[in-house]
Amino acid sequence: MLVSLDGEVGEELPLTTEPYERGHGTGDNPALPIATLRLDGERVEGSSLPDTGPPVELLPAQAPAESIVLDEGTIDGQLAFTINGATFPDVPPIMVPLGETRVLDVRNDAEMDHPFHLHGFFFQVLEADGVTVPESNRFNKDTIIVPMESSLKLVARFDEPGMWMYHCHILEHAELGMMGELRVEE
Ligand SMILES: [Cu+2]
Repeated sequence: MLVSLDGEVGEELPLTTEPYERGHGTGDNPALPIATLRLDGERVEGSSLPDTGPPVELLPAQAPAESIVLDEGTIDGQLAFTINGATFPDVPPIMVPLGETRVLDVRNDAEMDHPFHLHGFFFQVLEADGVTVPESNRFNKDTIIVPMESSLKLVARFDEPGMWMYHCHILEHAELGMMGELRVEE
């Protein structure tokens, strides 16, 4: 079950943001209203989630590695969120031959959490802060929070040609530079 709305017909349920400390005092923000849900009519039984997901094809843990360092700072007096010390579009593209697998060593040196998002491919988390993730906990993901001052080792197979983006999924951070290209070519 994803959401259960328990209440009487006519009852109003507020939907609010949930402040979360992702660095620099962001968790101090008050909860903000988003919408009010008004219960109207009879209860509808939706479908429930299965107990288990589809099987995950484990990607190899050994592959050439690419280093992606997330950080924050100032460039030309402006706040910047950087990848390997640069901001988009000056982040050198990661080049991957079509069909190859790469480990992405993502390190977050910033004092903020950054949700790493990859277009076009799923990745699996191999390690978190040097601790191996058990195979039973490996899932296909396209976004994962890289907590402040921590690192994740990800693996992905790049089997679609093209120019793909990876970026922080806090869009203000992507706008301020934390975005790069991954080129998959034959
Ligand atoms: Cu970010």
